[in-house]
Amino acid sequence: MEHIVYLALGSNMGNRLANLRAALNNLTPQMAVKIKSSVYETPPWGFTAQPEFLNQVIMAETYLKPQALLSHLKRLETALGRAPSFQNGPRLIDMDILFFDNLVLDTPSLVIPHPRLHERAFVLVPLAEIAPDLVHPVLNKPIHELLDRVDRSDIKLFK
Ligand code: PH2
Ligand code: MG
Ligand code: MG
Repeated sequence: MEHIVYLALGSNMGNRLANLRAALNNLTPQMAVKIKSSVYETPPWGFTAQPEFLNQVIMAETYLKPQALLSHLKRLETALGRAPSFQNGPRLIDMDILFFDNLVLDTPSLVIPHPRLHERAFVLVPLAEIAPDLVHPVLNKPIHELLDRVDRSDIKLFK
C-alpha cells in the first residue's frame, strides 16, 4: 500500500542548501517526492546559541512502513555526514516525520504526528505553504489554524 508522508528537513551546518538538496535527492527509490515547500531561514529554536537553520517541508509517497521509514531517514542522515549532537543542537541534516497518512502512533522510538510540530513556526510556515487544509489527526485542526497560533514573524523566505 502506498502511504502519503510529510517530512520536515533542517540544516544549520556547512552548505545548508546543498545539504537539503542532497537529502531530497537521496530519498529515492524508497520514496517519491511529490511536493516541496520553499526553503526558509529560521532562528534556532530550543537552543539558541547556534547558527540559523534552513528549513523545508516535503510531501512524498512511500511503500515503507513507519519504522522502516524512520530507519531509512536515520541511515541517510548518517550517510550525508551527520555526527551525533545534543538535543536541539546543531546538525548537518535533520529529517523528521511529521505525518504518516492519518496514523497516530506513540512508541518509544517514534511518535507520529511529530509531537512538537504545532509549536514550531519553522515547521508550520513551510507546511502551510504546501498543505494548508491538511487536518492534524490528534488536534483535529487544519494546518492554517495551527499556524495562526504561533509567531511566524522571524521565519524568512530564503533566496
Ligand atoms: N531543529 C531542532 C532544534 N531547533 N530550530 C530551527 N529553527 N529549525 C530546526 O530545524 C530545528 C531547530 C531539532 O531538530
Ligand atoms: Mg528535528
Ligand atoms: Mg530528527
